[in-house]
Amino acid sequence: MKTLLFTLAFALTTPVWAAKHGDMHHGKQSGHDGSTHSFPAVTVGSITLSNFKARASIGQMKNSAAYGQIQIQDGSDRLVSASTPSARRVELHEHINDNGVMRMREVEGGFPVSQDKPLQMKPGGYHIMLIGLYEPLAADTQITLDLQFASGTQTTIEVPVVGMQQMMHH
Ligand SMILES: [Cu+2]
Repeated sequence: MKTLLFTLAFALTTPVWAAKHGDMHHGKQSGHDGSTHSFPAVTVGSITLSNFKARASIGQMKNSAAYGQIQIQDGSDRLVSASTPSARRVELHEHINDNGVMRMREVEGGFPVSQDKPLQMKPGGYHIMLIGLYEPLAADTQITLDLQFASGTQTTIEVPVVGMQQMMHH
């Protein structure tokens, strides 16, 4: 019964979202040069975040993921947690090949980053899993993402949402 109510609520809000998304899509077509969904590199202390993006959600799916690169100038650190006002829960995931079946699982202790080994989060690998989206993630919008490192470094960034196709081309 709970599921039914949830679906119903979604159906009621969909036309509003669809109309809004339509407008944005139209606006984007006039000047599509990639600049609207680029992420300016952010440096916090010795940590640099670059090329962050979140994948637009598909249909009624309540989950999506965010990706990006993190470099550290000296020493090492760990990305230990993340959160966003756009989703109920955020987990740090990796993809594993389990006897030929690709699965996702939470990485305990978070993602390591060191001077020698930048952290690469990308489709099919490490990713920031957005679970229980409050609204569909539409391309050409942004989400706020809060990142917490083991060292105590914390930063809040605006991550562009990109469609599946732009995801592939970057
Ligand atoms: Cu995942």
